[in-house]
Amino acid sequence: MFSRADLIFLHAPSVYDFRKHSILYGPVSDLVPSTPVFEMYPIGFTTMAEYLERHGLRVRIVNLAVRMLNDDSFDPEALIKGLNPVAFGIDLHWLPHAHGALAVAEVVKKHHPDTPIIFGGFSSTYFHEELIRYPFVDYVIRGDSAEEPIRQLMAHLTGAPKARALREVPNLTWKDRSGEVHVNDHTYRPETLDNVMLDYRYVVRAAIRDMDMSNYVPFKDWLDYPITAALSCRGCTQSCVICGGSGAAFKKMHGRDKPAYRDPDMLAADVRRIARMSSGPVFILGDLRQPGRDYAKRFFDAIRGFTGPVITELFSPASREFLADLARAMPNFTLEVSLESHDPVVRHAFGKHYGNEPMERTLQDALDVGAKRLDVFFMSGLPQQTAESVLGTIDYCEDLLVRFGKDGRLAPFISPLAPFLDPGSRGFEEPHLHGYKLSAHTLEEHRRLLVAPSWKYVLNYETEWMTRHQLVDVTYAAGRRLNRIKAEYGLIPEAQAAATEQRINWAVSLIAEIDRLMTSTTKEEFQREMARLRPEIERANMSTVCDKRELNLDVKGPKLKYREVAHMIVEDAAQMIGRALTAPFRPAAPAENE
Ligand code: B12
Ligand code: SF4
Repeated sequence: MFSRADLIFLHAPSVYDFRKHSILYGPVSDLVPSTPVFEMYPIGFTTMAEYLERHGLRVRIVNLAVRMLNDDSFDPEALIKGLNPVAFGIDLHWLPHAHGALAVAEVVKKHHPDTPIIFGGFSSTYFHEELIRYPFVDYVIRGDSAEEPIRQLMAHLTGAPKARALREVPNLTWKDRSGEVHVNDHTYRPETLDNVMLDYRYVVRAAIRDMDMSNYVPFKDWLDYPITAALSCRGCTQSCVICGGSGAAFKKMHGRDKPAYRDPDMLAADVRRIARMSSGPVFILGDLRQPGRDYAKRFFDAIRGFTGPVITELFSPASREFLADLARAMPNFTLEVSLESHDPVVRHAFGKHYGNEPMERTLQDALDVGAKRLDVFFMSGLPQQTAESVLGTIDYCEDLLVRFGKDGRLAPFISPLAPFLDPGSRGFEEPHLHGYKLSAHTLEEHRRLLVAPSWKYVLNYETEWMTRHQLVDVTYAAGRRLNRIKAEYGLIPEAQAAATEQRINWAVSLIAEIDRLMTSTTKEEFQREMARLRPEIERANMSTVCDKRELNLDVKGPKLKYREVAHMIVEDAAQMIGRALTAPFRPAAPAENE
């Protein structure tokens, strides 16, 4: 039983209800902490929740996806039915949630026909005019910064004094009572990232308050590996062809000409605050050199002496001097670089314009100055990239291991561009210029793709250089070879490599079996056969081309710092008692059941 929340954020699984579908998801999430259910909710849930609570509203997060993953008998519909907020917020941020987010909204509307449903996130922004026309969507907040627009909308919905009329809420797409759609101007676009707080203490506090951690964990195994993020910016200075978070995509969707940066002192304070609570690595998002050399210098000055594990990213080769400064400031650092391909022609077509030699020098320098690990990422499904080229990339990974991999600090990874080419990216907007052939353009088309029987048919693209069949085949072939190389060079234990190879083999034969069934069975037979294959499909669905634990850094000591958490409980209890003693009497609102 919970007191009534003003707003409840719901995070849906990619496909609803994935537990009832037989889908071979493939290696779509091998290199992120989530499973193919994409159970991670957007970081923006926490920045919005913190902002709204700061303004006196009560907010809850319910991660339906994690709850469904953790418990087969969990009934999301029953939970939704028992909730009773003023409004629901549902993220359609990542396009792979097109099926789940819409289905969850439909369930919410069924049980709460009079409760407003607010959508937001990048995909909601891109498809806002289509999205608002679904009968179960009432509002769409557009843009990369929804904290203030959703505060204004919530003020309207809760009848707060001086609340603005709907037509005055910035970035809002909405329907009036007659069903007419209104698109307010996109005027809220803060120039810095200083007005938000990415405060994981909000998450822990809210979990304690609701006596429920399960709704707040960002992904399934987070309590075992509490990786967190700190944000240096919104937007990007680069415009990689496939990326919906690129400068070009931000310009198109959010009207930004340049990224919004977080003050470097505030960023350092964010990292330190997170580390008081968790021993897990803090991923500092965004290349610290983007805002200019002075930014990184100020950040390094502010963070100097921090010994916790951090992950930083480079978008291009870096000077030895920069890397040495980085190492002095945060000695326990891991570096992530995405080379995309070994072939500079492919990399250039991708939108990154540097050769191998400067990046190899950067890798050597990073090792010399003491990087704890160097994760080097490659991708399949790129412009100008043939199947042979993808396999050439694996040869290059071996070269890198021969040259830089002696002490096991360099780890190469490869994954496909999947399931979707991002809307708003240059590749999606002008596919013909970059050699992409799209099989879906609208939200509804993507929603349908998501329930295709295997990832081969979920993909929303092919390229001039590879059909979907070739892309799938070469992705598995490349994964298999890289897995063996990693075992050979001692990066992963033999048993783990054997288990990964086993999953790749299962996946390859399932892909072939599904293809065969698609052409040789009736619809009913196909459904029956797919249901029969479900246990095998599930077995092959996790960590396909590599074991996602390969990405994890060693976390020493207790993962969450319970003394700090206990301190927060005491602080909160004291505040609650203080408020109870001083607050005027307010009649209780109907409670929520779970
Ligand atoms: C960090 C990051 C991640 C992190 C996760 C961070 C997280 N939990 O949010 C990791 C590495 C795990 C990740 C994974 C993935 N990512 Co990512 N990610 C990013 C990145 C680089 C930054 C996001 C960020 O920091 N945002 C800042 C926070 C504060 O804002 P926010 O979360 O966006 O939320 C704000 C708004 O979006 C909006 N909003 C969001 N949700 C909602 C909901 C409501 C109701 C409302 C009102 C508003 C709202 O308001 C929020 C507050 O202002 C962006 C690129 C970029 N430059 O933006 C890509 C990006 C968002 N990711 C993308 C993709 C494709 C993915 C993956 C699907 C990739 C994959 N196949 O594995 C997965 C999905 C993982 C999952 N859900 O389980 C695409 C999305 C394109 C699209 N339209 O679908 C982007 C744009 C670019 C890219 N290709 O990386 N990602
Ligand atoms: S892929 Fe390119 S455009 Fe996208 S966030 Fe990374 S560097 Fe920026």
